[in-house]
Amino acid sequence: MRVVVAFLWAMAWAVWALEEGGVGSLYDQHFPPLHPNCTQSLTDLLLLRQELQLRELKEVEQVSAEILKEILTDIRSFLTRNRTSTEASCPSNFRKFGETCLYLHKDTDLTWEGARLFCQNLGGDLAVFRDANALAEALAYTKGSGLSSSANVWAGGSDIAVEGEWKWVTGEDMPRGTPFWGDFNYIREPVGAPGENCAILHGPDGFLMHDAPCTWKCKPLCQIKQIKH
Ligand SMILES: [Ca+2]
Repeated sequence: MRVVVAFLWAMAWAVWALEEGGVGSLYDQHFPPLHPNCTQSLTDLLLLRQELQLRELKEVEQVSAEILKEILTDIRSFLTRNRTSTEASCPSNFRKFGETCLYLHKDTDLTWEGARLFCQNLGGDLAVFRDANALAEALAYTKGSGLSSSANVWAGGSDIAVEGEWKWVTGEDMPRGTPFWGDFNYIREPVGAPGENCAILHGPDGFLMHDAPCTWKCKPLCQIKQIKH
């Protein structure tokens, strides 16, 4: 009987010791507290899992952003190289106008054929004006060059091949009427008949086009294509 009582006392003391500071505190150190309510514990676990998933998503997002940044850098450098390679400019002495380059050589007076040769030696030809904008740019450039208002400038057009069929040196038909051609004695040019087969920008008429003998000595207005780099 004494042995049984001693054993029961020993068991009771052991249980009390464990509850006070043994296994219970070790559990608390390594596991989240268990709620008496099972629903609350399940909620905690779901929140913990959601937090881990969000952390993983954030890491993936960071890697994606770095990859995207590298791709954008590559695209930007490609576009920069491409833009540089298609930049165009004009040779020295020439002035850039839109897609073309013009050069008025004020120091020399040549026949129409001589003026063509002069411009061809520079890599171009006498200037042509396919539309009103091109003509306006050429007139502004010529008038702004300080040239005398009595001077004449050769343009790249003639009716040398067939009388009355005015062609640019490129072989294209020249435009007729306003605003390209000026007036002579109140009659719209070209009216010169067989004796006047080459086109000039006529200073006394605001440098509008007139027909003139190709043997006149005028200043070359040269045109050259832009240089692509
Ligand atoms: Ca003619």
